[in-house]
Amino acid sequence: EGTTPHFENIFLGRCFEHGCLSCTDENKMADCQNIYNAFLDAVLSAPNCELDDNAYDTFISMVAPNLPEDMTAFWSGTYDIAHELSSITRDFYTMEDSFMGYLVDGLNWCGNADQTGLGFLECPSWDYDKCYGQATSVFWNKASATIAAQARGEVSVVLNGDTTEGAFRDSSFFARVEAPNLDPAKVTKANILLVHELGSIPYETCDEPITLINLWSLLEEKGIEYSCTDNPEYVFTLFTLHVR
Ligand code: NFD
Repeated sequence: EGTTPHFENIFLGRCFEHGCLSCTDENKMADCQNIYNAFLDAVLSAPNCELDDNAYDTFISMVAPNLPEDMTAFWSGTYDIAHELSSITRDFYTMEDSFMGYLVDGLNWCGNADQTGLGFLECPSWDYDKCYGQATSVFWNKASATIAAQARGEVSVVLNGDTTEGAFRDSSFFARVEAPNLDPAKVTKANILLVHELGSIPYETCDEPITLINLWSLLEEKGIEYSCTDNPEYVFTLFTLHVR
């Protein structure tokens, strides 16, 4: 898979739209081209697979989220349900609801062979062993650290209780980057929503945790309280709506 066709147009269109439907800063509108240039500079700052961990720092400083207290949510293995919950209940915001994540969510990108522009044919795999400094994974690593570090108050965590990889999979962005970057001075509690498909055989539950134990000990070490709820009532309602 190469860079998403029309990447620049999609990025700019999302910037104009999200940037000013919800912006408090009027300058964001005029800034879209500058924001795109900062993003492209990061992608082209080094050959594919050699991007520095900090490559996107200038871009991220221009779009970094500052979500309201108690409103930051994380998800892992639950992309669809987490975003439906966030848009229907408006109880929290995910990375992809934030301007920083919205701009590039679902897109793919990398530089071309001589780093003169985006490469539309094929991007290197994001397997860390084969290509550590891959343009998309370097971005999501830094974006994940950034959104985690700004969270304050109670956070929501939407995890998948059915996958045999475990709700708290070691290699996930949530386990590797977000949970470790929660700031105990700002985050008081993590409310874990463990989602199960209707009629599924759960892999783990709040009462019979497997990988969740590792998340709980990390939170305990940090002195962050937590709760764990299997298929909360309102998630169940959402599934019912789906089935209808
Ligand atoms: P997942 P997660 N490089 O469901 N986030 O915990 C790249 F570039 O297993 C959001 O890992 O949950 N992408 C997004 C990868 C991406 C890689 C990353 C990789 N090495 C992180 N491995 C996003 N919006 O796309 C897997 N992926 C893709 C943040 C995979 O195709 C969110 O704030 C899947 O679509 C959220 O709390 C996606 O990463 C947490 O990290 C997530 O895989 C979700 O990452």
